[in-house]
Amino acid sequence: MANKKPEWNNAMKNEGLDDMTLLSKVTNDQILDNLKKRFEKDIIYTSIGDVLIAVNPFKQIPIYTDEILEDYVGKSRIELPPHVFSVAEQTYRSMINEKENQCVIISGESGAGKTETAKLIMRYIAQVSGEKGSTSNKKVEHIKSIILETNPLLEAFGNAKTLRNNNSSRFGKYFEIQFNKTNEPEGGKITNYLLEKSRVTWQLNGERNFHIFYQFCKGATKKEQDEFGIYGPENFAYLAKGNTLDIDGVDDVEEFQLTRNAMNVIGITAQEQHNIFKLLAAILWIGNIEFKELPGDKSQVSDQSVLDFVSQLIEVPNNFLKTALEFRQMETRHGNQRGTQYNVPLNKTQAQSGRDALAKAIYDRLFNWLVLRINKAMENPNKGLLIGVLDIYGFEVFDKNGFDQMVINYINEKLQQIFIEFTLKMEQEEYVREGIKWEPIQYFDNKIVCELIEGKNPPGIFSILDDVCRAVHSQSEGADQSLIQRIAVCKANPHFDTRGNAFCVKHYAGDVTYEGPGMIEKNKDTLLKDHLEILQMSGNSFLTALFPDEIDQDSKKLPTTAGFKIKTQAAELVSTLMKSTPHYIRCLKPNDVKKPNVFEGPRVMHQIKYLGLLDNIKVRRAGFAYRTLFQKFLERYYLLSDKTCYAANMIWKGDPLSGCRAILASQNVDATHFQIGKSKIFIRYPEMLFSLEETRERYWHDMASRIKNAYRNYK
Ligand code: AD9
Ligand code: MG
Repeated sequence: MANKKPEWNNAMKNEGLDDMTLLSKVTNDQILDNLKKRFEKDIIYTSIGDVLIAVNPFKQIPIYTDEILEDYVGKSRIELPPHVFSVAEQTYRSMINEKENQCVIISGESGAGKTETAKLIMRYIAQVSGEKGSTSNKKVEHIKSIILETNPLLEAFGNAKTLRNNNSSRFGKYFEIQFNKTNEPEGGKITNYLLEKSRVTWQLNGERNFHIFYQFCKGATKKEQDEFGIYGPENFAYLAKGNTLDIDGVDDVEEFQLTRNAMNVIGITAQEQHNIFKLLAAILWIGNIEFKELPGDKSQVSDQSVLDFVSQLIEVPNNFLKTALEFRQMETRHGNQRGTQYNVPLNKTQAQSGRDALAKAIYDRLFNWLVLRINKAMENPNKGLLIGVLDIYGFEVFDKNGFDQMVINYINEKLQQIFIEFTLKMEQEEYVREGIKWEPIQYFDNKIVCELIEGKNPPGIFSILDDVCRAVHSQSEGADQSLIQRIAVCKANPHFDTRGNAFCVKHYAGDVTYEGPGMIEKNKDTLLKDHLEILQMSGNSFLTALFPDEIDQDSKKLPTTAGFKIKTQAAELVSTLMKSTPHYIRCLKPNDVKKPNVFEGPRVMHQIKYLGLLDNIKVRRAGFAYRTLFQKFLERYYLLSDKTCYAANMIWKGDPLSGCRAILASQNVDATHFQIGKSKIFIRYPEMLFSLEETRERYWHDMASRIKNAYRNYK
């Protein structure tokens, strides 16, 4: 074990407790007090066993240097102060040692620091992976640089300034890194979760659209300005809804250079980049199309020159575009026979909402294309071990919340479920199954909230939304009314209530009131047939490829709803995570003003409570740090006892449990430090494991002489 004690290590150790399982009294107040003491000394990391708690400092602290990173390489969790690098190290090492897929689950509310944490994990893995001293091959180096560059690229297109966070992720992502036989990154895959596309056309006061639009408008070259008609963001209606064009401390022009650089590293060609920018410009110009009201509840595009410019950008004849924006195509039907088509004029509100739907659809497809394109760049046919890092949008509540907030908060409920499942429930169930002596601990299980949202029987919120979508036209007023009436059945669940046109869900992290109006339309998420037709007639093959959809002539068939899609994705995510060994980082937000050195006690206390940190500590204190099957324990530590290792190729052939007992006896392990279950051995303190590891390491080194001795004794 290295004895090196870097200075920063001592500085980080001097305040509060590193591991809160050691608190003298386990209360919420003590947890708060410990975190506060540490925060005041810029010690932002604390652990609860192997769960890392990170408090967002909202300032740069010099704890991420290459030197500090190197210090964590090869160290066990308790050797150095808690740090995100330590979690990264444990994740990477356990993938190598256990030969199992790993995942890092980062949770916390909006602005708590999840995305920054995810980036540090990626950086650590990219920096330390591979065999020491070996020069990695070009492919590995290339994959590593792509892994690092996906962050600036996806953040440009998928993040935005919100009231909660100046760089808020408006999509969720699960990033899997694939490793080769020498444990170097060889490929990767990103799974993305529902992008908040409504932001393309509308933002709350004080918020912005996705960063890329401001970067593009401020940083476009002269050539791009002329070709795409791109000037300052103040010229575009879609960028000004929130009355905010800049972010303090962020230089959009500089950021644009980073975005372009990321595209180049990932291998997005000049032609592809040109296509992307052309579509971004098209979206902005679509937003500048305005309508004037005409008598008879009709509308008309007010400025032909704007329309002409859009049609030039999307390469669709202007008369077709005009018709698609001002009318909806209908069709007479005679029984099952299709009849004649005719155009019904749209009023101004309908035309505006159609225009916005077009812009949102293009952006959403473009974003998905980017993810696919990055995945293509990281594609790897070999099936190696994986480390996945989950960074999603955090729990959020605004004055007005809609479908997007419900999706975001639902995913957070699911993550809390996994946390409970892994750290509280499965742990306790395993003790029961294995017949381990155990004092059960009560905790709040948020399963009831998940069922309220995703349940089939009784129907949950998503099911009811789907039913209403099926029954009524999404843009009719009746749709919203019908939703409010139908959803009242959820009142049977104690976590639900209705409030006029809205309904309230008591989430694990707090109560949120969701507005009913607009939900049905967002859930239905259909692209108008007319829009699909004009996009498919575009002369721009990049654009047409984004819309390969078959035009559904049978309007009775309900296309997949947004709610159904996210429910399916969430289930897949849960199943992937459950198949890997999890590592947890729980991020806390110290204040709502996004300022350094401000620790708002009640805000942090609220998070401590809903994250269930107290239960986490209790289970941990009463529990066992490590458990493994008898056979696995034997395979790893057989060297430690003469009984289990009596010749180089003659290891223990008896029953695994007796072998384990022999190993433990040879090490004089205190009988209170472990328990033997039905199939597994449970080790209470990690220290015991580390000492076994150390001895094993030593034995490997002088194995030759040891085997010789053992063999002599045996004879
Ligand atoms: V959201 O759910 O995507 O809205 P996140 O991802 O939890 O949220 P993020 O990582 O974006 O939050 O952090 C918010 C801001 O806090 C960052 O932009 C940084 O300015 C700041 N931050 C977060 N973590 C750190 C850190 N370890 N050191 C310094 C940090 N600043
Ligand atoms: Mg984020």
